[in-house]
Amino acid sequence: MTQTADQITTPQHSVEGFVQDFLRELQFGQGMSMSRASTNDQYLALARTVRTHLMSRWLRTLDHQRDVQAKSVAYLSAEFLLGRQLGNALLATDLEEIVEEGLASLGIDLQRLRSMEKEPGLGNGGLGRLAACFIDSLATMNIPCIGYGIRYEYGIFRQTFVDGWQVEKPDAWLAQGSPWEFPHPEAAVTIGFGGRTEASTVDGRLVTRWIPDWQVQAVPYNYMVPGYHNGRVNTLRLWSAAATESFDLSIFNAGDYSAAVRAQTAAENISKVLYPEDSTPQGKELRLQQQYFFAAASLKDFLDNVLPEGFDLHRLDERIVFQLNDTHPVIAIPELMRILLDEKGWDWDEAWALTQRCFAYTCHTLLPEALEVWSVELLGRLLPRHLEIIYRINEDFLAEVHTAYPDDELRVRRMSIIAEHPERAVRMAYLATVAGTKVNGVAELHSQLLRDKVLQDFSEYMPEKFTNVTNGVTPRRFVRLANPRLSSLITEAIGDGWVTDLDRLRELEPLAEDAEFRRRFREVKAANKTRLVDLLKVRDGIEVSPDSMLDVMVKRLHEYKRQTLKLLHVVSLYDQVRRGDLAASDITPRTVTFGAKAAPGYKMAKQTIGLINAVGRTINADPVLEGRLRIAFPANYNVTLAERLIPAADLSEQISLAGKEASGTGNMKFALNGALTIGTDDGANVELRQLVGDENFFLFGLTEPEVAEIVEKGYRPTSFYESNATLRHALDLIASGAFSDGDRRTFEPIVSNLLYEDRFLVLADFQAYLDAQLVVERAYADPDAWARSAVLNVARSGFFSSDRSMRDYLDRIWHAEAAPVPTA
Ligand code: B1N
Repeated sequence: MTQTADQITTPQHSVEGFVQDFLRELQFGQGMSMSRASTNDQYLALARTVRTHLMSRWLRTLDHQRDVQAKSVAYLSAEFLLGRQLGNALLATDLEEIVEEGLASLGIDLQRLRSMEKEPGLGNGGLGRLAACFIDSLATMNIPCIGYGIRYEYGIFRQTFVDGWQVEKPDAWLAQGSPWEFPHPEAAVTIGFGGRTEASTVDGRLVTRWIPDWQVQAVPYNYMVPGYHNGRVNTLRLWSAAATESFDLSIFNAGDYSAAVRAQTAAENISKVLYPEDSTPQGKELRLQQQYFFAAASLKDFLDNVLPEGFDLHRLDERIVFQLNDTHPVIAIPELMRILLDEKGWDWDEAWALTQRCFAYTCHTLLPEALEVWSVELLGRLLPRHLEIIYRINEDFLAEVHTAYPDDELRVRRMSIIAEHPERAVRMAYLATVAGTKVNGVAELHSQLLRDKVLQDFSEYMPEKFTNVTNGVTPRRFVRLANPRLSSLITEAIGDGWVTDLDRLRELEPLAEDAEFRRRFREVKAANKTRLVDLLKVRDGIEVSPDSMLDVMVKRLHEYKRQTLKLLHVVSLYDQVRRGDLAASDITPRTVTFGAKAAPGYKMAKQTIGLINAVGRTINADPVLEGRLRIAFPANYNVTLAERLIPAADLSEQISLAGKEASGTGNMKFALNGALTIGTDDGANVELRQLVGDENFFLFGLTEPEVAEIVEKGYRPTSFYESNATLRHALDLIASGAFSDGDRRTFEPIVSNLLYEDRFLVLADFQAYLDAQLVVERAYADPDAWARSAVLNVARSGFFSSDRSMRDYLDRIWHAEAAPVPTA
């Protein structure tokens, strides 16, 4: 058969075809014969074989988009925490069985090859993982989407423990080959920094020009984002920084070769490493460079390369919406203004009207210290034209506010995009709120608090902009891939439609009353636990009993999340046994499992890691507690470990101080995998509890209004210490040096912080938490009733699919539609 040049080849979807293609990749792609190939060679050849199946779909998606020109979503995010790619690619293309069988015929174990893949850790935690879930859902729902971000050469650090203390190691995720990315140096765009602006009059009009004094190249690397079984593959475009040729050459010509090479290094620094701060921006110059670098490259790419030639920019909002994932890409707003004003010659009002239609902003936090501000000094030095534009936006906006509230000068000042204290600085959240079509929070409670507190003046002035979209997680990765046993059980019961329509899990509800189904559900949980126990032994040398309750708290380490509260529970149990107040045999056997990275500069968080490991060392060695209480703290919690841990968990710990966790997404993953939650009324826990029912959720702790009241009246943690002996004993035990070889100084900062500051009311919630844990123990004592609750958690958590989140964004913010890709 002859092929037309434009016809897209579809690789063979059969075991024999796969084996042929795999061996060809091994020989001609990897340059290896079977007998000499290492496991990594085999993995790379497999990845290249599997990706051809995605590539044919990708090309078809691109052709289709060129033909139909449907409205797209551009998801701008400084982080995409993707997780491993191979398993997801196999799932999307329905190749799992073929590949497993084909490899087995060659004597190769698929699981072994899968374990070779280094996950791209291009994110810190929830925010980055959310971006990855969202692009997965959009592809699966056939929505044209392009993700834009940064290809960090080093992702989130690899965490190791030395004597129980966190030591960070660089994450060289690209070192062993990167088969999932497609670099396009020929499509690089140039990004300017620094310099000055110049105003002049052309044909009687005032025009401003920005003359940057240095530039870097932004090189796009494309990643494929496959939809599940639907023939669509969207694009994730991550930018990598490189020196511009002209920059090099000018110095090179001046005869200074080593200076030229140094300049190259300076340029490449921009995408060198992910800032490992979750929720605490540091205001570093390189970080602003990163933000502008990817925001500007993405806008330029969309306008120049994605839009068809000759497209009328006045209609830009019919073709695209730029969703700003927190404030990190917000500099894209003045950048679009600059392009329209300075490069396209539009007048201000026209440019502003269009800009306001093209952006929408998601806020992910409530912590005041997490709201990004950039000093005017820095912003003006790095992006002088953008600062001018921001000033003008602010001037116009404040004039408007003044007209609306003529007698309220204080309010006008509060709403200024430019803060005056402690230094002049641009409040990026305010800029995004003023410029965007919509502002959304990430769970009902969070959106409410945004309206009532953080952005109150703005929500009063423009209430129609404010909306909520509760977060979600992709059921493909976090149920179907991570929990194959549960997936089979569900599919057997209700068919496989749930994978793309998670509300259908409701059909499991009657099965909660079915003893045989509960038995099989418990079997699945037990098998998942065994699998985890095996992994922890090999990965971390940790011995865990598969018969104990697996009590899991995995998330970034942050004081507001209150890992210390969980630890005080453990210390208190230990202390009660030591004192003879509690018989070890009365403790429900449990393995308290932590996973948490601390930002490298966050002292209190690193101390807490040290303390968890120290308590673990003591308790785990105590024969009295053997088989009763253990701490497991595997290092380097990441997406790959989450996929193993979550399906095995019995109890999910979601214990942040009410009003502090914007949403949480781990909470959703655990519930969907049949763990019960012990949690506060915070973030998406609120909605989770409403869905699963009070009787299937262990609620404790202060509510947000109660917290506000206590703080308002003046919180005194010592009063709890003084009035609660259990708490006092636990804190005193830590202070005594019992976990630090008698050295009272080691953990003194933690103890005095709790006693004299306790910003997150750990002591105030301590007793309620212990009481709730007793309720947990009583419930766990009846495994069949526990399983019933767990099944109901699964059945009622379908709402937390990120497909539903995407539906909400589409209806409330984006107004884009599905564009199914015709299959070959
Ligand atoms: O975003 C997640 C939420 O589920 C979490 O509750 C929330 O804490 C998280 C600066 C952040 N908020 N802010 C960040 C991350 C990195 C950074 O440099 C801030 N992450 C969250 C998804 O909505």
